[in-house]
Amino acid sequence: MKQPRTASSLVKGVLLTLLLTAPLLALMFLARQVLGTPFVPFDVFDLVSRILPGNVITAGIDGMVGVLTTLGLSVRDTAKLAEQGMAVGLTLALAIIGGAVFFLWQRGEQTGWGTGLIYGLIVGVPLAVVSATRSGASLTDGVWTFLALVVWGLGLARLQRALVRPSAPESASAERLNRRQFVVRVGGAAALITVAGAGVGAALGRRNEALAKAAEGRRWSATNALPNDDAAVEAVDGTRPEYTPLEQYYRIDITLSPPAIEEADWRLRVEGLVDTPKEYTLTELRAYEPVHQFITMACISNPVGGELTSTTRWTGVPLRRLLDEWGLQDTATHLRITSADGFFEYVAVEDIENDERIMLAYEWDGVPLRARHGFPLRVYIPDLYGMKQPKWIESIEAVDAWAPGYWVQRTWDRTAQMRATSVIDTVRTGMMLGAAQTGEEIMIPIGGMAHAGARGISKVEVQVDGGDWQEAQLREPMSDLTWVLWRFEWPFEAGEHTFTVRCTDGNGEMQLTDRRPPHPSGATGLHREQVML
Ligand SMILES: Nc1nc2c(c(=O)[nH]1)N[C@H]1C(S)=C(S)[C@@H](COP(=O)(O)O)O[C@H]1N2
Ligand SMILES: [Mo]
Repeated sequence: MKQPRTASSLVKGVLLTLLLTAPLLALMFLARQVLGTPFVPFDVFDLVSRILPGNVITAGIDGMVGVLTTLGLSVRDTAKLAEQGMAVGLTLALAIIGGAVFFLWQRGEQTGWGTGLIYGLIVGVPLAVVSATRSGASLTDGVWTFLALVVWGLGLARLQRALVRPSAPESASAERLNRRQFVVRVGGAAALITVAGAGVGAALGRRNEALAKAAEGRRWSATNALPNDDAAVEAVDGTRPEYTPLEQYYRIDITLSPPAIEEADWRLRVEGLVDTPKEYTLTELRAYEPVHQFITMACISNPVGGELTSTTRWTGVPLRRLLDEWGLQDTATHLRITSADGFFEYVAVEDIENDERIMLAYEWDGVPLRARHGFPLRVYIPDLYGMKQPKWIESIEAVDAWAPGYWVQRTWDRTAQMRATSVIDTVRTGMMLGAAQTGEEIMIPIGGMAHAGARGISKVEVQVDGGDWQEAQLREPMSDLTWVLWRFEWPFEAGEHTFTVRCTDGNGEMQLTDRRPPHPSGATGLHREQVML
């Protein structure tokens, strides 16, 4: 009669492990929101995503983007949340396996506290190491995670003991009733703690966000007009905001929560092949004559027509100006820029010397960089995708050779030059309502964006239903580094229509029209909108 017993230990193991792990995770999440303590699921997920091979990670990201898009969700708004959900799901799955192993191991016998403690140690020590060794973590982080796992082990032992009672003098049915009551009570408490912990934690997160925004001060755009404010061509209603509100700015990075950096503790270290190694505080960097640049950034993972691209006004200091202070040695050919989250990339010294636009930036839209966007310092390198441009910079090391950066090591393009791309944001079909009966010709405005890194846009063309390509009007951009908004007036004809857009960059090169996915060098292909009119 071993079989049923094993099976029932397994079922109990799974159920009780969930009842224990879910509230424990909720409380840890709450503690994270209040105290900034580590949250095991995020630590484990970040570690896994760092050590998995590049193609596995890329397939994972593609899969997630695919699922979100299929569900009709905004990738820009939900990608991080989805990853965090996956982290919690992964942890619950691992915990269930751990619990099942425990209950199988201890089946039949009543488990003592000592066994629970030992189990907690076995699982807790490696996880504590993971928590303590992530970048920016301290020993206390490891201790916290360790304690949580000890509580988990003891909890398993307690639950196991409650279920495996020695044959009691009471009748079998009374005992079964007691057990049922126990499960119901524990289950109720677990559900309550989980919902309350996760709910309060999430609310605190929103409150922290609001406080951070309030402390941020007044944004440049709140009191200033955009440089192209009086441009002759106006954007069609329904086109994306030309200047992205910071809340809507896309976000892509390798960890589930941004490194928390205190300005007082932070220094930019300059080392390697320099005569004068340096350390800059943020105040010292701010003391240089600031430069402001309007810039459109994009992620190399952005599909054609995707949301992973945004525009704002950057403030900082040209890297070239700092270079002179370091006494760069003749052998130094590249700078290795390293970030607080373990991310890194290389920039050629020659490029910095030839391009004043390469900057170390500390402000977006006139306020300090937000934590998630790289506080306190990030770099800007024109014409390259975001994967080349570290946020949360901590050190710059002058070196004598190029080497592959974080995403290049993980199979992405070495140069990552931005592709030319154009997108239809809106076909103003609402325009024809009402006017339709009068018989006069109705013009339907169609609008969108085109961008080609730092190369500018010289032409945008629209094609309707496979007809001739017709030139759209270009709105003067905010700068040479931003996207260009365009508009096209199309004489309305009832029926189903397909609109296609293409652009030509400032060097006269047309965007690539063959459909290629983002990996490894950035998506190509034409954006289309199909509309029933
Ligand atoms: N330190 C660090 N810098 C980073 C990244 C990162 O993961 N870590 N991601 C890069 C990528 S892939 C992109 S697209 C941009 C995104 O910047 P944003 O999140 O501010 O939009 O940051 C880049 N810089
Ligand atoms: Mo990216």
